[in-house]
Amino acid sequence: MASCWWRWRRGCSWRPAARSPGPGSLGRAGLSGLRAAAAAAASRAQMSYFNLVKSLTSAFPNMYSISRFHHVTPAVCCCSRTRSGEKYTDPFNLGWRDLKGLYEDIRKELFISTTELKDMCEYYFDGKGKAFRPIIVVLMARACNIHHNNSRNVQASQRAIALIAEMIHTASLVHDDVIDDASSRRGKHTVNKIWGEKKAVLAGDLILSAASIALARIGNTTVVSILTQVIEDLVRGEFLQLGSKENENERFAHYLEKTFKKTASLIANSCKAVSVLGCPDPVVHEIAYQYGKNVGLAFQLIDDVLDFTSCSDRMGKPTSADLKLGLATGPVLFACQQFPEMNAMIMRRFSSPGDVDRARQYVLQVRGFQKEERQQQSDGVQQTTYLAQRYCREAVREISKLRPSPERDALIQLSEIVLTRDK
Ligand code: GRG
Repeated sequence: MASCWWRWRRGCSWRPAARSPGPGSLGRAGLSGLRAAAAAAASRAQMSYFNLVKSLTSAFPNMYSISRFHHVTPAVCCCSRTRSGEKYTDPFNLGWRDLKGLYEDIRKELFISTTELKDMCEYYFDGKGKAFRPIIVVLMARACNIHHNNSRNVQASQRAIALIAEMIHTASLVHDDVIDDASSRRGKHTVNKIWGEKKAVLAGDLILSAASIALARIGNTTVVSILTQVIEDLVRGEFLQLGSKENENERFAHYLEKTFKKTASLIANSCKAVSVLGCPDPVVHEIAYQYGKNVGLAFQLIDDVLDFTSCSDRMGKPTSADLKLGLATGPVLFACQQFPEMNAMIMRRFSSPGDVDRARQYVLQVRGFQKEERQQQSDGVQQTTYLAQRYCREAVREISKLRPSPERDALIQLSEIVLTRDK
């Protein structure tokens, strides 16, 4: 596991969306009530959309459009030094001390006697994932505990959040692979390819239900509501990904919202949950949330870059997958700023023959291409990386508000690893 980690190359206040009224209330309202409800929902949606864009860009005041994100000087890495003057801290070694037996413990949570379902549910708990979420969670737990009362222990409930975060993450991977009809993940066949889609959906459901039982067992309603918000966000994020926007700026805000919900919400809210369990101060809860949110956004932006720049052997899954799924991620959206002709391809979700290759060529330099065409490269990868760096810088700014500790330094270090990872 340690070697797996080190193969990584060194180198809003989000408000939950307003809940829609239950089906009964619409049924009783009649057509005018329906229109009023729709208008109210639209205004709420607009409001929450505004709040979201504001919160996702909070590190960069007055930036609401993609052009404001465009950076003109070369990107530099932001956070290569630890802050407390402690020895350079290895986040993995430090975090893993609290995670020994992680996968065995998750398997115990699954409580399944039926052989086939058991095999399916345990399939990804084999130590081949990066365990990025559990590592962040235990480091955050220790950093908050030390900040609060200099406690050197991780509570059992805080460690349970690390397991639950990995279980929610894994359930969402299983479902995601069904939706995308994916064939490989972590260098092996997906659950849906081995057992079929129907059984894969049920396996994902079962992992999620086991995570919910473990969460309920902690017995803290605040923590339950923090982590159930994640499940809503994951579903809404996946749903957002099915849609698209015509307007360039709306498209970028839509992309950031999807990125927050699909990836950053789990990290942000898991960090917040352990801070709530370890410390009563809401200021600390917000620091933990903001750190997780910003690192989570950066993590996904780099994931989107790696989909262009890494190879499938390294990633353990096919690359250019996003384009093939019709998705325009950061590198494409920035490239489109330089090459507006990409707009048509984005609008048709790269569905015409040759679109995927052409879009790839716009984003990346392709060797052996015609001389004049070689100029048709964008800085989409650099701009996306630079944006990830800014989110990481914001994460470091937040976590630096906690009292110095090796765990706090490891979280700073982790934000650099997020930027320089190659898988
Ligand atoms: C069942 C909770 C639930 C959700 C259904 C399908 C769906 C809604 C959401 C999909 C969310 C998803 C899979 C987002 C991708 C997040 C992401 C960056 C995955 C890759 O994470 P890594 O690199 O993977 O940490 P490893 O393999 O290392 O664990």
